[in-house]
Amino acid sequence: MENPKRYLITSALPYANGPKHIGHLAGAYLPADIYVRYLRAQGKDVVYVCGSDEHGAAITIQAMKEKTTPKAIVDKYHAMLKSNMADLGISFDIYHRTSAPIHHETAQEFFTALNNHGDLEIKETDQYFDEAANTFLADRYIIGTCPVCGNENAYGDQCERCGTSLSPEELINPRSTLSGNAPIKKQTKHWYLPLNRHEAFLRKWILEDHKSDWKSNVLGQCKSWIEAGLLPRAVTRDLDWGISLPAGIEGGEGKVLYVWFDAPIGYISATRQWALDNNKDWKPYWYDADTKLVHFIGKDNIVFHAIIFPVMLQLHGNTLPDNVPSNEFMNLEGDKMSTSRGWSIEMEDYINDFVKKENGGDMMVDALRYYLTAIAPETKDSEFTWKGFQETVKGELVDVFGNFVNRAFVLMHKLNKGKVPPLHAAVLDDADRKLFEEIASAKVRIEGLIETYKFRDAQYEVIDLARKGNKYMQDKQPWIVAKSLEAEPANQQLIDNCMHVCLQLTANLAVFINPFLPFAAKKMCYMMKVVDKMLEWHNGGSTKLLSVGYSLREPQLLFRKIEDAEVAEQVAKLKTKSSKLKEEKDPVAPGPVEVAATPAEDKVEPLIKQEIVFDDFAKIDLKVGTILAAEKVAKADKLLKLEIDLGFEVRTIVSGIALHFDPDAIIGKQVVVVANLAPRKMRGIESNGMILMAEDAAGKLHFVRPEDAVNNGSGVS
Ligand code: B3M
Ligand code: ZN
Repeated sequence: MENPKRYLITSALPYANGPKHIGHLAGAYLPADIYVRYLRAQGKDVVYVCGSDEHGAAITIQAMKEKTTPKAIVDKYHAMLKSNMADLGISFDIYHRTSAPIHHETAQEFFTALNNHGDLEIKETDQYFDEAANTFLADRYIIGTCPVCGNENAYGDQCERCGTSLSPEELINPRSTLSGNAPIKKQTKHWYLPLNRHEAFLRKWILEDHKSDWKSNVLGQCKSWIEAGLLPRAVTRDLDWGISLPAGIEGGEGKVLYVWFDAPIGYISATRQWALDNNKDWKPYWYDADTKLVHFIGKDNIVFHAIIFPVMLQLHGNTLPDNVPSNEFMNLEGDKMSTSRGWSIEMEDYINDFVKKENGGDMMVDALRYYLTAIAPETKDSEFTWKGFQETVKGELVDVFGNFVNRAFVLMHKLNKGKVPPLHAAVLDDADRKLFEEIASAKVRIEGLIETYKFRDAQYEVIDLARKGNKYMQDKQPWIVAKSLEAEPANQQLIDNCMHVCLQLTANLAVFINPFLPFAAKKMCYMMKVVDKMLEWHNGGSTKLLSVGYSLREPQLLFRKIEDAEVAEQVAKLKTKSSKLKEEKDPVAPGPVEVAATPAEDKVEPLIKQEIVFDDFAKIDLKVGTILAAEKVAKADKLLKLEIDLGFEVRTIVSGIALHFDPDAIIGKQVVVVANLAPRKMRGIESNGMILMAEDAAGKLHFVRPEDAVNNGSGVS
């Protein structure tokens, strides 16, 4: 759409039935957030809405599992999802929920409007009924064999293995998840959305009007749906959890709106609530043709957003989506990501392990955002590995982007007294001019890529620009030029130009990286002593962002390496979690029980080291000591500096255990020390010995020590 007047951006409403994993984050939230931050930086009128999807069998099944009420489930997980998203920098204008009264009203009004207008059909049909449980069975309560891939635990609405959306009738050997019995058929009345009436509209709108701007995976799914023949879809259900049909509808008692009817209307009710909270008018966002509506979703939501909801919107007189960007799936360490199988990284866990625990957790938010975008499954499935995460963060964020910014600041403090040096036109050379041009052309490319939802390539452009900065600096070598100053004072001008260019590039990098890594961008503003306003997109491409003579702060660490121990710990954790879940049998609703996780190949390590003789062992002098003091070693995330009382002397030992212990909590503990190990310098501190540790299956370390306290200095053999 050319020059929309306003933007309404949505991310799929996650079911509030459990934690969500980073595959979800990469699919529907992070790309939308990048897009929205970019639009905001451009000063556009943009509203970004989302919220919890709190209806449907996904919720009631979880309530049965946790032996509680649906209400307790949605309250618990809504709170979790809302705070997880905020912690990961997903900048919704509102994170709403579909249990809110305003949503119930909005959805009921919508239903009434379509019903009054003759847009729905009523049908009496035979539906699956569980006699033991005395209830009609919602699609999710029926499992059976998928007619497409043969998965024996496909749900009545969808096969989670092959992604096909199904109806219960299509399942082979259906059974009820409530009683385990085969269900019977019983007559019931329901309201249907006759998609078949809208084939011509869908063909034109999707396959013609959007044939060149929608992603091919989205177009492909739509095309096969349309080609297969559109059928009426039931939009009501026999359930006791959900939005009741509006009062006064004959035969509507005891029935609720189908969750996939009400949930997308959640985008509208969220917008209404946002407008109420902010004293705005919500209507233009949903009724005006100059609104650009974009739904970011995962690939299992395509038909709902590209076919069914648009038909509803069209009938209701609303704005239609301009695009429905959807990603493919992100796998994890060689297998499909799945919370129910424990083969996943929950947002909640990542936040606890990296963001809330570490010093400078914001940089770990950016690190995750970076990697997820770098491997985004934009055109095909992709794969998250912890090793890949470690390598990408080190190789691109730390060594390229972080390194460039850091060097520019360090050198500017050294060679230009901490101030932005002038640019001397007389000695400006081709390399300087070329880098300025690179900034301008990168900007144009990044814009084009973001606007066509190619976030992976867009982010790459930003890093590539930093890479060019590194190369430029390396070629110019201002630190070498500095050595000639005594003989040739005029060379200061060469240094000035180089540093001036590098600093202007740094400011531009902050503007460009901001939609992707907002925390790093903010920190860069702090370092440059500029307000966040500098991050406005129109500033990108300018080579005059920092004024000459302006004094800048000391550099700060933007990113950190991920240690081997952290990778090992996470991989071990994943394996423990998934094998534990494999053992637990689920008594109520069998989750997908497809054979779990053949994890990525393990390196086979011998169980026992090579044999030694007693004399070899006798050479090792083990002594008991007590930890007197413990502190973190600056700039070394893994290391603790310990003072250990060995009875006959107090030793300094540097130990790589900082990720496992809180320094204050280990003071006073007895440990066993290898007392005759040759001293070794670590981070400039001499370490005199080593502490014995045991490692558990999850990779966590534990001290080895005498069961009862003994005198310090006692021998161990
Ligand atoms: N809650 C489905 C899902 O989480 C669903 C999306 C609704 S978007 C309106 O896959
Ligand atoms: Zn299947």
